[in-house]
Amino acid sequence: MSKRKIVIEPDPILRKKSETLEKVDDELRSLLDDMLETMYAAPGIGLAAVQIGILKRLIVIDISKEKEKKDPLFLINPEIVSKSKKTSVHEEGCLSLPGHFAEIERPAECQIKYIGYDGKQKEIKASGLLSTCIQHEIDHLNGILFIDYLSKLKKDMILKKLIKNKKELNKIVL
Ligand code: K1U
Ligand code: ZN
Repeated sequence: MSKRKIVIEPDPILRKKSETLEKVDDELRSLLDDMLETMYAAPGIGLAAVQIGILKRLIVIDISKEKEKKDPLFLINPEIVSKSKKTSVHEEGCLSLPGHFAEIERPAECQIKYIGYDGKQKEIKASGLLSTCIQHEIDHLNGILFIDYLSKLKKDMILKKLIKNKKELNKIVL
């Protein structure tokens, strides 16, 4: 397993649509393992492959609270089957938007189908933080970031700060 570099906004790759996978093999499982290591190290509770620069429909999630009791979820080609009419508001963060958080309203529950780490088709119904996290990660696969749900003013303020941070970081590296 190896830790990968996380892509930070603004970066055009984060706005691209990820591609469906055709097969589940050891190479793909190794990529999922790298994604999990990268997510735990960040630390975060979710990660989409595009966030490490790979345009494939892959997600890893672990919302377990205790470090000792890891409970990873691997989602290959996830698809939302249904969403509840009832909505809920959660504070969201994003490893590609470091230091920025916002309250986002989304469907409270969702049912998704996906292929698991073992290559088998699965279906789950999610609520609470898991539902929010799954929807946030599936948005990544479609080039959507949580700031897209904010007013233009709030979105532009965050983008301005991220651009400034990137410029300062480049100065240090150069
Ligand atoms: O997609 C990402 O960038 C990961 C993101 C997932 C997420 C968080 C909250 C709501 C929706 C989706 C994160 O993991 S941000 C970091 C974070 O939430 C966290 C970090 C350490 C401990 C607990 C949470
Ligand atoms: Zn994110």
